[in-house]
Amino acid sequence: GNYSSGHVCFRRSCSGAMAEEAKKRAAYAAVDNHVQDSHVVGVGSGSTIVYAVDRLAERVRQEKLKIVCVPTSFQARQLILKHGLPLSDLDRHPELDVAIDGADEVDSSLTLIKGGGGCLAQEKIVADCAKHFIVIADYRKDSKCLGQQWKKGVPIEVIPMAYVPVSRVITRRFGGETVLRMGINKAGPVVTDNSNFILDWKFESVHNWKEVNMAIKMIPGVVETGLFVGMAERVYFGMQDGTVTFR
Ligand code: ABF
Repeated sequence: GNYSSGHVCFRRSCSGAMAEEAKKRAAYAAVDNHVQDSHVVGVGSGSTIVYAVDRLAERVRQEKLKIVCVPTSFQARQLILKHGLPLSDLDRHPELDVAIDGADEVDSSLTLIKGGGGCLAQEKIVADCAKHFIVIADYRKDSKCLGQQWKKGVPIEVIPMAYVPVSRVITRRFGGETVLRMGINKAGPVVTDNSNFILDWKFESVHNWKEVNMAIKMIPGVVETGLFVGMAERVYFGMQDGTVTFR
């Protein structure tokens, strides 16, 4: 194990606690720097966003902040309801002031891989509706080029009847391999909030992600890719030493 702040912690639990602390700090920084009174806030999915919703609820209580929240998934909707935050949607608020969400990996030009949790389609829609798209992540997501840290590939949401032809086009054109994402108990494929399947494309080389994203989007049957190119305005990283940096 290693020693920190006077107590023995075994590497696993320490890095686990360290990562959670890092997520929390990034989430708090993003909410405090970008959410103001009367804002319409897009709420992402995953575990880091849980801290951001905690902070939103705390500020609503303490500062009587008046905001409405638009979810990016069933999970996000449950989070909003659980905290008693005002729930809205894109019908009523097609333009958001800010969207806050996590990521699986962030490269040096702020291109993101998202969708580890299977919510990439609604996440990208909400992010695109926001004036400011702010990403929150712990240090493990900070990368130089995609694939360096995140090894599960790019999630691609597909219409179920098309997952085989889409897989063939992707691997023929861009290499690597695609895997149909199965449920935990492997009983069957993961089904998204939009009743679609997810292909995880394990790419092998560095690509021009802007071009690849557009090419994959054009394949009939593809609903959305987990490549968020040129969308993130700022990414906050919680670091191992307890500080927060952003770029
Ligand atoms: C969502 O949550 C997804 O787009 C992304 O894959 C995931 C990140 O999860 P975590 O914050 O738990 O690392 O943002």
